Amino acid sequence: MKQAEHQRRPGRRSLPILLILILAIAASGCSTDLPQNSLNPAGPAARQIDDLFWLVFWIATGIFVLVESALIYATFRFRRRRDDDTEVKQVHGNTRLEIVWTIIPALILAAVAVPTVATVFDLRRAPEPSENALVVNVIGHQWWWEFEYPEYGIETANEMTIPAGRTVYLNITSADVIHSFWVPQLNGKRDAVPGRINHLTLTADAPGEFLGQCAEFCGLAHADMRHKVFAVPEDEFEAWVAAQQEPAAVPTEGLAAEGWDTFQVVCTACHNARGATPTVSREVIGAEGGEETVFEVSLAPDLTHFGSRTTIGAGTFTWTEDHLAEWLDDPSSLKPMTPERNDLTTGRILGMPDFDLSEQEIEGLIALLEAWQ
Ligand code: HEC
Ligand SMILES: [Cu+2]
Repeated sequence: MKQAEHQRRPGRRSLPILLILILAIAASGCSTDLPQNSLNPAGPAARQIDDLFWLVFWIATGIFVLVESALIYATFRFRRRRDDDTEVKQVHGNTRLEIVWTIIPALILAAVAVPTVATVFDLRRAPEPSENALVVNVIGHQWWWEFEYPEYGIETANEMTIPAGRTVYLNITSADVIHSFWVPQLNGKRDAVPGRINHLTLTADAPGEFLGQCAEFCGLAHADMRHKVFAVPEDEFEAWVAAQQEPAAVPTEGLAAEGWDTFQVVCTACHNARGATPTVSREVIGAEGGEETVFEVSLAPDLTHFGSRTTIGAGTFTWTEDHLAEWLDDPSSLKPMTPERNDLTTGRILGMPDFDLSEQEIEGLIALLEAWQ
């Protein structure tokens, strides 16, 4: 007995500490300057969602306060008093009351449904031709994002550059399993479903950098399937497009030239460097309203201008020579992938293999990739 008491005591004392810890963790969710905070909208679509959230939140708060106040009032007002043994009035059902508390919630739900449905339809609206929307094809892969700009014949991976203030219309599909494209500050989520095309519009109010993440569990590296959206002024966007349209330059001397030799032997089975390597791709068909669209998708991220990007491994690591060296030395040690399941005959690639590259080869490849601005 004595022992049991002894054991219980520390447990009781740590309860307040546990409560404070839970509260602290919960309160950390209230921070407003986090990069993936959907309550910090940076574009009209995200703002519409945010407005709807607050409307429903305040209605729910009002109901919460009313119901809890009534409950607390009744608990105290009608509590059993000491030495009062009289039996309270027994009530079994009250038709009028029951009708009232069925109709009132039904009316509240109907009222909430009006702005909700309106927002859902509004967010699904395709842009008018007058909006001069930029079209980007978004293809989800295990575990990275491909971004094609059909208007300009360019392609990037994991980092999407858009003109600030202009509507961007996304055609979203998948090359393998279901993913979900989500940039919380710009819009809600949209599933990337193999065989289908879904749409989403993004408009950034002002230039800025916005973080996104795959929002549908898609296998081993799901948590490391991120992306960035860079919204830049229109003239900067034009300059970016022009730079991206340049083919990858083939170096003729120095370390980069050594890297180029390795690249042609080891890397071109999966990666494209437009203008410098033979294109490898496969067809993915997306259907929409009975109509089929064929997407020529890449097997691995396009590296044509990889030197101008800021991240490695689908937004997981910042672009530094050290990270790139680690990536080339043993990609799966940085980001868990399953390259042993790659199938080059079908083009289903599930990660970058370890090629046992020498230090010299890695240095050459880094120089090459750095030169591909
Ligand atoms: C068997 C196919 C395959 C080969 C061959 C291959 N890679 Fe990759 N590589 C991939 C895949 C798949 C990814 C995307 C991994 C992810 O982020 O999920 C990738 C990602 C990368 C990235 C990061 C790209 C980004 O946008 O984050 C770099 C850099 C890269 N590879 C360089 C190379 C180099 C250099 C070689 C040659 C030594 C090479 N790869 C050979 C499949 C391949
Ligand atoms: Cu995914």
